[in-house]
Amino acid sequence: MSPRGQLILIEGLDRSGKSTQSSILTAKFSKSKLLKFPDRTTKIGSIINEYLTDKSVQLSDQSAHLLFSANRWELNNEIIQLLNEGYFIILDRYIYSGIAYSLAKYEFSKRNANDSTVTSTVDEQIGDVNWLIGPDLGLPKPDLTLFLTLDLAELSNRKGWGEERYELQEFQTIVKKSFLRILPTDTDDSIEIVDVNNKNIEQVTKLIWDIVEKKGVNALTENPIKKVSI
Ligand code: Z5A
Ligand code: MG
Repeated sequence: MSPRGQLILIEGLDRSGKSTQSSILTAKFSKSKLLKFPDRTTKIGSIINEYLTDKSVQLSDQSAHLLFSANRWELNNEIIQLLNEGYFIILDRYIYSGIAYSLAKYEFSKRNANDSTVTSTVDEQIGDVNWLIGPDLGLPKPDLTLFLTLDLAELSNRKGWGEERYELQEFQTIVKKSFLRILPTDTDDSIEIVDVNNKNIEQVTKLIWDIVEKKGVNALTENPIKKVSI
């Protein structure tokens, strides 16, 4: 089998610069494709889009979680095919967002359980990391994951923040904690935390490229495509 392209994931907090950096990174490769999750252009993605942009749309937390995962499975075959054709695929959010946001909903609901304005009930599955990872098991695992992190104060100053369902300062604090809890940085050397505080776009681009080169994910590889596993 000929060498394949590599799968690079840019994860991070809201407005941390994921989309900006994903586009820049995609342009560095001559044969590449950028995939953004949720992919709002698919059938399932259009339901997710309604859910995120229209607060009157009600879905149970379990259903929303499974839809985000199903949206990734919609692109599974395309990802594998492109990698085998030698494309470098850059993912703008993926499985870790799936787990971290659901987990954060659970923590948020628990904290606000006595607040009658919060309708969500505390569902035990949504607080169970093993349940949350379940639907994503078997998806292609990124060769490199970069998690962009910044202080909440800097995040809320960024353009466009506060328009969608999850963009509340208190919720984002919990999201950050959830990401840091679930990212297995101690045991998985394909995951790197990138601190983007007080760094302009060019400085973050350089940080990211230095890691990509150091990890050798800028060249084709003979390694088989890995799968998401526990
Ligand atoms: N979600 C989920 O619950 N479950 C899942 O499985 C998945 C997602 C996959 C939509 O995500 C929601 O879906 C998200 C998680 C949930 N919840 N929320 N909220 P999204 O990816 O569509 O949206 P987002 O992440 O909230 O926002 P974003 O617009 O995509 O942010 P970003 O891509 O990280 O940032 P950006 O667009 O590159 O930059 C934001 C602004 O900052 C922009 O004006 C830039 O010019 C500026 N910027 C970028 N870098 C810098 C630096 N270095 N300095 C200063 N300014 C900068
Ligand atoms: Mg984005």
